[in-house]
Amino acid sequence: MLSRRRFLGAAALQSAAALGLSSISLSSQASAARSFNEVLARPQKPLDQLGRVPVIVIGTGYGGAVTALRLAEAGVPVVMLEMGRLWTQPASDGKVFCKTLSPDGRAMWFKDKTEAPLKTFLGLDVINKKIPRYAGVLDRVNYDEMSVYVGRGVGGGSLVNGAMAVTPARSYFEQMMPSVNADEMYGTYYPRANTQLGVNQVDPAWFETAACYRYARVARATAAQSGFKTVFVPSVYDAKYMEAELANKVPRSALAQEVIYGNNAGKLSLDKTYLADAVGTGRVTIYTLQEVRRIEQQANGDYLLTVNHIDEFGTLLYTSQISCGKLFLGAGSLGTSELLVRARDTGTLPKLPSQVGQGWGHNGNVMTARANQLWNPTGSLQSTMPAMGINDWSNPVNPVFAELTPLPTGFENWISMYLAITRNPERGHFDYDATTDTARLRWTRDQNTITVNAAKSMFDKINKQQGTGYRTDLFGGGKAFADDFCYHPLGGCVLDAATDNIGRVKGYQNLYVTDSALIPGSIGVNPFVTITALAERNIERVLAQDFA
Ligand code: FAE
Repeated sequence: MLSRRRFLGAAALQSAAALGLSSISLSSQASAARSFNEVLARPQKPLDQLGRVPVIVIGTGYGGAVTALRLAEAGVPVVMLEMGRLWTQPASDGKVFCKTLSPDGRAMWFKDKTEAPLKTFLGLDVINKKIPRYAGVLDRVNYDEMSVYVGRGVGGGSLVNGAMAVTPARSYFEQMMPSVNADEMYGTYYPRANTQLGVNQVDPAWFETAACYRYARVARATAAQSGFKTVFVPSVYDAKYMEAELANKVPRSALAQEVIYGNNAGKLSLDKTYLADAVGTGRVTIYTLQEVRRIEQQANGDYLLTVNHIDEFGTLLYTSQISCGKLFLGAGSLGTSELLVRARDTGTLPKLPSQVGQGWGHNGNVMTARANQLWNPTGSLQSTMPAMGINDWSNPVNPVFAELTPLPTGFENWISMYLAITRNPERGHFDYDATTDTARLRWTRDQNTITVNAAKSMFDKINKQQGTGYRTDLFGGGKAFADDFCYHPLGGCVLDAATDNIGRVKGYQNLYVTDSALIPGSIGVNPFVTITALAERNIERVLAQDFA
């Protein structure tokens, strides 16, 4: 049931967008409100007039949202700074997010053309479309030999991701994060994260007959014929809403090809869960379209941030400075690593350790696709929310967890797509590039060899058994494996390397990392439940030890 606090926070997030505010917090009259429309967001002082605040959280993704909520519940006022925009207000077409097959500026973060994971279809350049430059919701950050997809906006990656909410195998968690007490994670923090995120699962009986999951049933059958086991994948997409979509009782979202450019319904993104609760406390203010560029420490130990405020078309409106006593970085693996690498290498935080910027990995991500036999159609209606994966993680040589992902073209294409997660021990790092004032990811294509070989071992076996082959017309350059992009950036400020055991950055006091940058490059499944659970664990300890 919707709590009063969540109701108030969600209403403030709605009304702030309707009022065109770039700051979001609850109005003082909100507690007396009886209807959604009465809960008006309160215009806040512009950032440059705030002066000093006790706590700033940079970024509104999973790590940032958990941190802000738990601080606010403990009575601490929080300012959140987010470079993207708020995504709660419909545009002139009545939709918050644009359609996947007819994208506009809302699709991508300041690009002239969409840069979707699929480059071509039948080798034809029909996927990507020209769009106006705008503060759109999906960014593809292109480094020399790896591109990384991230979400931009209030809710970070939760706005664009596939909603797969997977808790890793305990044995692999213990292997990757041995200094984190697994009893506590699996007994307390994973359950807390799952509850607060609204994790649920499709009804297995419904799944067996639902037209929109024919693609998954076909992929399951072909996997089983080669001896591979499949499992249901939990999700933060509301399974009951999807059932109603299929029954034509509600507007379609997962069944209308929506996902990477945002879902107009059905998905429990963070603005509907953690962030609504956080704003609903009345102690959290989110400032949007504010990009933190520089962090320095003042003589009294406070942190001084330099922040660029842009409009939705990218025009720099003004640059402001704001200081805080405690600073939490939740800008994601790329954003947090860049902010700290820049601070260390330009000398604004010179005592940051050499481990900052190290230990980056892509969670062994690789996509691939197979062409099925003509008697195995995958269905013209496909849910964008994966519900099942092939679990071969216990394979001692080539462990693979491969989600059965859709290719929702709207017509029969006989394609089985997969997002494979593999165990790849290779790591990259970030270097500061003074000419562009950015951090460059150093990762070479050959570091993907282990990943591609592991996925190949699984899908070669399936293809051989089925008498089928790979689709080489989708990822550009005739490639069967998309090894040039990833969805799961992890690391850069790894726990117990760049930080202590609860995310305090080494070399400084009152400076914390809360997000995917803490995870050492691989977690074996889709990462946001782990990012959330780890942030829950860390903030509980930080509150007890540093706010007492
Ligand atoms: P994140 O959610 O990226 O949030 C960081 C926020 O900080 C963003 O809103 C940024 O705009 C903002 N930011 C960055 N730099 C600055 C700055 N300098 N100043 C102000 N703001 C800044 O961080 N994971 C799953 O578990 N399941 C899935 O099904 C899944 N599918 C995915 C599909 C796609 C297309 C993508 C892109 C990702 C997917 N992921 C999935 C990954 C998941 O979304 C990601 O691991 C988390 O969002 C990372 O959470 P963080 O809190 O680290």
